[in-house]
Amino acid sequence: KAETMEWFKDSKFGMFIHWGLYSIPAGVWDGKKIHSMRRPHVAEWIQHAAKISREEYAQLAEGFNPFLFDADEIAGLAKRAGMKYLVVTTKHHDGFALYDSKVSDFDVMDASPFKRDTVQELYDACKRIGLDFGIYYSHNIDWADGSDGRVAEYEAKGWKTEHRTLSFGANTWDPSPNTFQEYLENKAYPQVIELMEKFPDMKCLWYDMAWRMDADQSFNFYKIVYERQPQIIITERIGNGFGDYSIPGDNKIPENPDELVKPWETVGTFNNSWGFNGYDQDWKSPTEILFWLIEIVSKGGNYMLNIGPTALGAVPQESVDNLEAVGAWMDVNGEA
Ligand code: JFZ
Repeated sequence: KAETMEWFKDSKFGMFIHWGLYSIPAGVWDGKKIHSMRRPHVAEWIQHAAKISREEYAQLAEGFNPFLFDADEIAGLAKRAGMKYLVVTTKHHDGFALYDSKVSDFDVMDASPFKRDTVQELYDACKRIGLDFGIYYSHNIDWADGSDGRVAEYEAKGWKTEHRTLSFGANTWDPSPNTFQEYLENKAYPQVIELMEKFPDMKCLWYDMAWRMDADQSFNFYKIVYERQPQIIITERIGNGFGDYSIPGDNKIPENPDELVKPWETVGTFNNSWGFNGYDQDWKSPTEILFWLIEIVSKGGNYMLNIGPTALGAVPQESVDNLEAVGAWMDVNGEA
C-alpha cells in the first residue's frame, strides 16, 4: 500500500465530522446530562447512555431538518484552516445513515424530512475545493440492527457477558431481533459496498470499534473495499490486526512513535465530545490546537480534528472561530 499511503503522509492535518440524529438531544435526555449517565460521556452515545429504545430513538429522524447545513462552507473552513482531508460519519453506532441508502430505510432520505444526501454534498464540495475525502462507517456496533452484540452466542460458549469487553457497546437494553450475522449480511456489508459504488476515488475508510468481531468478518470488510477501491486505506480499528494505519487512541499522542509499525493518525475532539454537546463549552483554543498539531506532526503523525455540527447543521461558532485563527497562523507559518 506504499503508493496509496503517499497522500496520507503528506497530509498532516484533517477534519473529522461527527454528525447524526444524536445532534438533536445534544448530550441531554429527559432533562439529564449524559455526564450523569453511564459512560462513555460523548454525545453520540446518548442512546446507549440513556438506554433509549430503538423505536423512540428512530423518532428523532422525523425532527432531523438541518437547513443550515452547507457543505461548501464546511469544506471551505477546513481548507482555510490548512487541512488537507475530510472524513465524515456515514453511519455511526446508532445505525442512521446520513446518505441516500437503498439498503436501509433508516437513512436521511427515507426517515427524515431533510431528504438531502449530506455525504454526497460533502463529497462534491471536497472535490470542488480540492480536499481529500474519506468516510467513517461503524461496522460493528449498530444499535438499530443485529445489536445483540453476539451476547447469546458468547453465553453459549460459557463466556461471562457482563465482562466489559464482550458487552461493551452492544445494545443490551432493546436488542434488535436480528442476529449479528444477519446484520452483517443484510445491512453492513451491503452498505459498505453501496458506499464504494456511490463515492469513487475515496482516500480512506474509518472503521471503528471491532470488539466481538471475528477475523473472517474483519477481513471481509477489508475485502469488499479493496475489491472496489484498492486505493483506499483503512484504519486498524477494522479489527483483528488488519488495517493500513494506526490510531493511537482518541486525543492520544504516542510516546514512542518509532515503535509504531504503521503510519498513524491522532484523532481529537474540539471539546470533550465528538457529536455536538449543547452544554460542553470546553473548547480547545487556537494555541492548544496548534500545540497538538505541531506535537503530532513533529513525531510523524497526522492530526484529524473533529467538529460536531448542530441539529440544524451549523458548525459551532467556537470551532469556526478557532479554526479560522489556526488558518491565519498557517498562512504565515505553514507550508502550502
Ligand atoms: C469511538 C466511538 O465509539 C466514538 O463515538 C467516536 O466515533 C470515536 C472517534 O471512536 O470511540 C473510541 C474508540 C476507541 C478508543 C477510544 C474511543 N480507543 O481505542 O482509545
